[in-house]
Parts: sequence; C-alpha cells; structure tokens
Amino acid sequence: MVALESTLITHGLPWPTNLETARACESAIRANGAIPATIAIWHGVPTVGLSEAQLEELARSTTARKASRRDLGVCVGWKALAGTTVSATMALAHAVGIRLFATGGIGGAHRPPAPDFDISADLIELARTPVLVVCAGAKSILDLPRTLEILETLGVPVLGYRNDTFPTFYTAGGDLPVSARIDSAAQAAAVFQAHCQLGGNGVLLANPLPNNDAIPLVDFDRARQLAEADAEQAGVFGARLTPYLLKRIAEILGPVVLLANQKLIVANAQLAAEIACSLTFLEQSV
Ligand code: PSU
Ligand code: MN
Repeated sequence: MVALESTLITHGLPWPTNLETARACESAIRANGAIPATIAIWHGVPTVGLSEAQLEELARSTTARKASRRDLGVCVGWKALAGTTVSATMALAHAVGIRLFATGGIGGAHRPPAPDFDISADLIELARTPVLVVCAGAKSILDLPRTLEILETLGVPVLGYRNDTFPTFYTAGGDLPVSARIDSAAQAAAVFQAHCQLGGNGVLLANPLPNNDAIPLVDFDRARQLAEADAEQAGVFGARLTPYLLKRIAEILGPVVLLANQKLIVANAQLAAEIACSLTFLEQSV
C-alpha cells in the first residue's frame, strides 16, 4: 500500500487541480501494482483510504483545517474535517502498518524573517516514524542547507533517486548533495529495509522533476521574494506560512507552476508504488 497526504488537496493546490491530482496519484499507484490510501481526518475520524466521494468533498471544502502531527487529537476532538500534512500522514500510515508514502515536497526549516525555530514537524516525524517518504525534495521557500543539516542530526537518510543532489521541488538545479544515491526501486526497498532493521526510522527519497518540466530558479526566486514580502506585510506566520507562500508564488508565476507541481506529485506516487512492490517481493523471497 502507498499512503498519500491531503494537505496538498486542502491547502496546496487550487480546485479543481487538487482533485485531478489526487485522482491521478491513486491511478498511478494502482497502475503500478499497489493500493493507494489517501489519508485525512474525516469529520473527526482519522481515515486511511478516502472514498471517491470523500476525496471530492475534501477537495471542494474551503473550511478544511491543516493538521500536522500536533493537531491530530484536536481535530478528532472537534470532529473537524482536515487535510493531513506529511507529519500527520506518516503517523496515521504507520498506525495501520503502511510503509510507503508519496507527497510533493516536505516541510523544513524556514528562512528569515520566520523565527529560527519555525522548523516543520515533518522533520521530527521522519526521525521517529519508520516510513519511506518519496518527495521531490523541498521548495526553495525553505532554508534547504539547514533543513538537510537537521535531517542528518536526526538520523534521517536523504536519498537521491537517480540523482546526486537534493531536488528543489518544481525549480531546476538544486546543488546540495544527498546522503546517498539510489538507482532502482529494488535498491530503495533494500536500503529502507536495512535502515529499519538497524533501528532507524523514516527515510526520505528525493525524486527530481525532469529539467524540461522545471521552473527556472531566477523566476522562482523573484516570485519567492515578492511572496515573502507580502507574507511579512500581512503578518502571516506559523502553520499558515507555507500555504500562503505557495499560493502567492503560484499566482505570480501562473499555470506552469501548477502543471509542474501536479507532474512531480504523480511521478512520486508511481515511484512509491514500485518501491512498495519491491519491498513486498524482498520480504516474501526471504
Ligand atoms: N510543500 C509543498 N506543498 C504543500 C506542503 C509542503 O510544496 O502543500 C504541505 C505538506 O503537507 C507539508 C506541509 O507537510 O505543507 C508543511 O507545513 P509546515 O511548513 O507548516 O510544517
Ligand atoms: Mn512551521
């Protein structure tokens, strides 16, 4: 099985791209021999494997909350409808024994003027929950060198899929090294299995978007600076910061961003399905 998060449905992508992307991910996982399970808090019920109708209601909702690991109990107690972030999705996936999870980009350490301690719960969750997270790295709205240092400190391997550097989401040209390179789904499964057997927890596998689909870094940086200035002026911080910046950048750069975003998320879902099959094969062949 492959878990899928739902904050990208509630807060990451606009309607109807959010629903299209969620459906495309589920299809890509099925087409590659695994079973998708989109995770959310469904009016107070932690739910692993949303139905078609639930997926659509979540995608249409304008009031759904954003739940990180911290917010799970609150959302259940309030009977809230909530999209789960990487940290909350990992926690719920692990609770039911799912070990593969695909997303777009993870959260990380923010740049100034956000406070030094605005560090996503995604990083801490990777340190304590044994799930392999397939992503396209993290966006350059974050402090990427600091994000990678924190992951090293926490004992989280950052693997590059057929790539030696940590990708920067839909932007071309990340130049920070990953901790190891992986060249096949089978190799990813073997590394993850060994990491867990040796007492490790989460593993990050970064799958870059092909260069011809990626947004040039100069364009992205210009949009990011405008978005950061707007966020500061509007007094946006904390959990609202990531969705705010992503939305502003998409507004500034236009539809190319949504297309690139959608492409990388679906590619990650497909790769996670391949690894899920390899992992099952590895375990059954012992
Ligand atoms: N990165 C994106 N799009 C997103 C997110 C991250 O490019 O939608 C979401 C993910 O759900 C991630 C969360 O787990 O934002 C991180 O939020 P925060 O920075 O508040 O931890
Ligand atoms: Mn934060």
